[in-house]
Amino acid sequence: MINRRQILSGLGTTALVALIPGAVWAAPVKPDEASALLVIDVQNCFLPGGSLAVKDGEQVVPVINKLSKSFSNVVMTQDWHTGGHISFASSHSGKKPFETVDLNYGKQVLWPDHCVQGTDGAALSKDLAIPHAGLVIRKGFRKNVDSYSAFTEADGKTTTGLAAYLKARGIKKVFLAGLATDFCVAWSALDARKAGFETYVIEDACRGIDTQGSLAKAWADMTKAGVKRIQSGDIAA
Ligand code: VGL
Ligand code: ZN
Repeated sequence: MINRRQILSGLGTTALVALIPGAVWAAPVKPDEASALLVIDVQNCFLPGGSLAVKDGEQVVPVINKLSKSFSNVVMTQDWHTGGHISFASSHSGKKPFETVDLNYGKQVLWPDHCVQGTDGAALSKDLAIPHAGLVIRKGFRKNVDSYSAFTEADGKTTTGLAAYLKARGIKKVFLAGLATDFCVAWSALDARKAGFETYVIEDACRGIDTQGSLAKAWADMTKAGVKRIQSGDIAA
């Protein structure tokens, strides 16, 4: 069996795309000094046994550990809520998890209590092996505002400082992995585009929650915004 990369090197991209009309070609990408891997919310609450466990969430860990070796710049994020956070269903009488409420900053999906500051559930997975990660950024730590995005809180204006940090360090391309595809990964990817970064989401290094069509919508929004959807095998080691 010859794989597609061997075909590619034999024919060249132009010839190959000419042979397959309509093909969307993802050429292998080589992370460089202007690239950063963003590891989103790989925390116990989102893993098996956690209060907001993402289906098959643990499967991203070995993929991310391996990928991280190709990046000299790695940032990890932690969802980091107060007790009684506004995004918790338990903070709204008569509401159940996965229902929504209208808040002053827009529609909010309500979640089981999760990632409370300083708890074991909020800790990063002990199976992550990325000692060279340079920054861990926490988000969603204000009681009355959620922050799926690693860049901007749900009020749409309060910055976490991440875009400025990345720019100050010469980063132009960001690669996202982690949990959950349709919430914190997608919102971070959309904000990365808004901040002007070339943005890749590594699909097999993410898993989604998928409530009320959220996963399909997230991919549609990301594609429209110019986010590139790739697989971990598309990244050169
Ligand atoms: C997340 C729901 C609530 C996420 C965080 O990390 O995707 N999802 N808080
Ligand atoms: Zn949260």
